[in-house]
Amino acid sequence: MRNYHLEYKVLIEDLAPLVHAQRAENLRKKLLIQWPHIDVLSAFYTHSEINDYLDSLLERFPKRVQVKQFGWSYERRPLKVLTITNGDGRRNKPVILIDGTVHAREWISPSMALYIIQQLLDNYGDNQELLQDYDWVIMPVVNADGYEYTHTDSRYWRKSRRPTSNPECIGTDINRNFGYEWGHDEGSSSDPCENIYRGERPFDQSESQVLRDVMLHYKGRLNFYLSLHSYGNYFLLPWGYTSDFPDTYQDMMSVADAGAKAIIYSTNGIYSYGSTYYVLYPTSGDTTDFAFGVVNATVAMTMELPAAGFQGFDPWISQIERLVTESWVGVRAMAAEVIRRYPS
Ligand code: 0X9
Ligand code: ZN
Repeated sequence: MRNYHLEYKVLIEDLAPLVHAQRAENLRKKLLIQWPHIDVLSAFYTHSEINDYLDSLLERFPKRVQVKQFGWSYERRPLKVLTITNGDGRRNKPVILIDGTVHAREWISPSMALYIIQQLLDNYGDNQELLQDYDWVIMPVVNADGYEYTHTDSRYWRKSRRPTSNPECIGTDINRNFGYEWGHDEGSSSDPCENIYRGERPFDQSESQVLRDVMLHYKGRLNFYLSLHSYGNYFLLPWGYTSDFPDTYQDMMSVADAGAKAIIYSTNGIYSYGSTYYVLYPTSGDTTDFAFGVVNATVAMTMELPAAGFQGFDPWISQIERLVTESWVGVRAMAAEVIRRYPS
């Protein structure tokens, strides 16, 4: 830094002990939990714990949920998807599809997916209208191998865990590996050592294939696609790959607007929203552009949940409740707006 005359400031002298402290706290908290009745607010859960929890819902809500395995991760972890209905037996309702943990280190994302599940099942009384004419499909963990790795080895890992052509560098960014405008301009990297490495070919990662197949399974019914990430307080709309705006941009903006307003009224939390390309940075081959460009989702969005913890990606357990309750206000308002605008 000094050689290049760059100003710098050390914010954290040594991060490792802090990461270990968080890990120890999490393990301690989980000793208190009565499986499989997990408490989303009191710990972070691993991929296999989340899968067990999804399976347990089948027993608790046999008429209202389905658990489908759409495939496996590179390291052969089963990738599961939960469908939630109101149990009225009506088929082919429009769908709200939510995914989490495309990026391994963004731990509030799976917690948020689990919180949404609990709101729709355990707190059904307050949320019935959201399931009257719509089904919800939720995949809490897409990047299962990367997520597991953040629990066991490297807390700030982002990518998948499949080796690349470079023996020094592992992993592909699932959110640059999708087959719509894949590799377009500066929105991704061809260097396997980069965090936004796009892979050798579109969909050369099992996890992207599985999420693609989930999306395509609901093609024609997909009215709202929402990808949960962190961090930054953004509602990011298509496109990521180009500065052009989609024809229905204003309609999607109205949905984001409903979410942002609901959050600011309830907590004063501030979200910025607009096209990814403008609001954040160019991205190519991401899930949201694919959902909109290929699957024809009516509304497609990436939600960047708020930063927390030391690095933004690593909230303390004590911060989970504030983060997920605030975010639910936004997700619920956006879902309601989608349902209002696009009745079945
Ligand atoms: O860069 C990304 O992949 C996402 N941000 S993150 O900090 N979670 O890595 C943003 C992708 C947004 N893309 C679209 N909405 N198209
Ligand atoms: Zn992300």
